[in-house]
Amino acid sequence: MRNKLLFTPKDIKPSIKDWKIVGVLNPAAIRRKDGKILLMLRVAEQHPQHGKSMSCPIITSGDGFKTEKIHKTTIKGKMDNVLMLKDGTCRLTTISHVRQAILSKDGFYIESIDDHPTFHGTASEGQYGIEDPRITKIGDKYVMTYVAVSINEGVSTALAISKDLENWKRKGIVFREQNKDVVLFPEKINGKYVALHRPEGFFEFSKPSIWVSYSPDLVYWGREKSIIQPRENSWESERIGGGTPPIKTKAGWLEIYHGVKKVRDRNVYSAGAVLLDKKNPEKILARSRPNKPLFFPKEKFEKKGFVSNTVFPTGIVPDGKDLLIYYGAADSVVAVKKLKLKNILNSMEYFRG
Ligand code: MAN
Repeated sequence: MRNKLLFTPKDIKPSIKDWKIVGVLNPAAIRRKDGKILLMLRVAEQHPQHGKSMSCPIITSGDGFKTEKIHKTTIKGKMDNVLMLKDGTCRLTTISHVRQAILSKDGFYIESIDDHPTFHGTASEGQYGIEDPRITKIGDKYVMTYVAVSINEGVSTALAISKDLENWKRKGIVFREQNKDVVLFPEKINGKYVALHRPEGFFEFSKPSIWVSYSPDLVYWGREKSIIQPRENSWESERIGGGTPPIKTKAGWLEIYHGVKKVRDRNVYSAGAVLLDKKNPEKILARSRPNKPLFFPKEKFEKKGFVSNTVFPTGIVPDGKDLLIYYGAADSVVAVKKLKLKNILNSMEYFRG
């Protein structure tokens, strides 16, 4: 396995002078026609903070923004970048957009990075920012899903389509709040587009799990079902969510996902693998063992950061017999791991019948 730290906040120019880059994380990854690898990095920024209130930017029409001042006396609690207010609503202390970077064909060297937001929230979509993009090539189209955060639509997932990875046509929200970790399969199965996603609700009979959903047109989704659940006493006991878009292998669809466990009340995010039947993605053929994630926070940059002890895979690019996995570490930096497909398949536990 080869592992490399690729991007840190220092590599990113703030989109507005004086703003602070808090993290560069959770990238989409796709190989371009010329063989180079394109990443869409999530960049989380903070407006300058002064005095007794927090300034939370909101995108307004055009490229503008205004700041909402949240007075400290109205804040009930804070978790990472989320402010819980006494009136029961919440705000984010950071705002995210997407920045494009180009890597060498082997996926380990940075060739360029945009010095301005490549894709960002608008007044009508993601006014509190856009997060965690994932890109899947379906036929001759590139399809990007991303979390769009806004005052009325909360934390929803939206979708955009491009033919050239430059001009994106926004299709609006496809999975309403609260729903994240949407990854699309690269081809239709039984005549339908297929997505994995992770809805959440207030009445939790069980812990947040990975669902499947089907669509005739990428916009309207249905026939939803929870197919992969967290497992007690494991690296994925608290919650799980889709990670990278599924990859087709001879053995089935390979999905690299994330799972969370609690250690002394603190979350630890690890990565695991699951293999789904080629014709029936609801059928689980194999999965990382409960005591053995595919990888977990080990390096210093994975253990310490804005959200410590986090590896969060979101991009995958086949490279011969290997897979390049791009992930956010500690919600602060972006890194890559090169793993042998054979080793991933051999590390899983296979189920009968
Ligand atoms: C979680 C984290 C944050 C993100 C918010 C809103 O708290 O994933 O990074 O900003 O959700 O999506």
